[in-house]
Amino acid sequence: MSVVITVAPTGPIATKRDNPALPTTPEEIAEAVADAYAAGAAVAHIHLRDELERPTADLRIARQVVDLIRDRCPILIQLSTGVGLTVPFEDRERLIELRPAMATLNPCSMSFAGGEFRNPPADVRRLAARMRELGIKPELEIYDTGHLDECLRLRDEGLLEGDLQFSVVMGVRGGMAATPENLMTIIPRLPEGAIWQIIAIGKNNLQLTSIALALGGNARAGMEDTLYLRRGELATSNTQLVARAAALAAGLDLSIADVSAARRQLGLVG
Ligand code: KMH
Ligand code: ZN
Repeated sequence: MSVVITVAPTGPIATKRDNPALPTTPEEIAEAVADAYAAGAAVAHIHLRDELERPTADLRIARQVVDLIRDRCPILIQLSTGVGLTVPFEDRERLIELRPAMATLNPCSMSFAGGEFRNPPADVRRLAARMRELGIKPELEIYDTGHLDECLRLRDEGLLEGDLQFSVVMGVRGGMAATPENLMTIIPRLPEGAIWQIIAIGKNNLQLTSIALALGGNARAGMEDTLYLRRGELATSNTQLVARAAALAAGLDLSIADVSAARRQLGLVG
């Protein structure tokens, strides 16, 4: 097994005012992804922004970003269906009609930073069913221990198939804090065969990513999760963060998955 590195070049909240290197236009996002691919990323987790840098589920922008990425490199595309706190679920779920290899599935509603992240049970089930129908691998985003139980419920209802893939998201205000103790309450409870990574938001990003790698998890890196390379020093690119994750893996004697290894390990069809 090798380490799958996912690049998350831009998220739903930060703007260029927070870090001028944050990619927000379709071209900038595609360039950031291509550079990250060259640095070792096999998966790209994608959020979209409109011309005012607001998160959007606009299918025209989504198609443009996906095409620009595909023109540049064969990285596996994982569309975020989280999109952004202000975007209605009905718009978010439509993104999977572009048939990415993977897409996120957020199982529960929650407070999220200063806002509300709405994932009502019926909507989550409709999205999970459509993903299953299209053969799109869900990345299950769990922000608290109960979210894991909800995912297991979805599996028991037949809505999730194969080995489950989890992102354990830590450090979001409203979800569990980014601490090793919280990580250790989740990891032993993951179902057999689970594939997982940590998304550690903010200042504990590097430490939690390192612990996850040492425990057999995959790695996620990029400016969705942290705008900083280290305390007080803004990252100058996503590639810098991906290269650091690749170096961490190399330091632990772990090999980095290329796209075909990642495809196999993540159980992607097609
Ligand atoms: N920024 C993540 C913690 C998703 O992509 O589906 C939340 C998120 C979910 O953006
Ligand atoms: Zn995201």
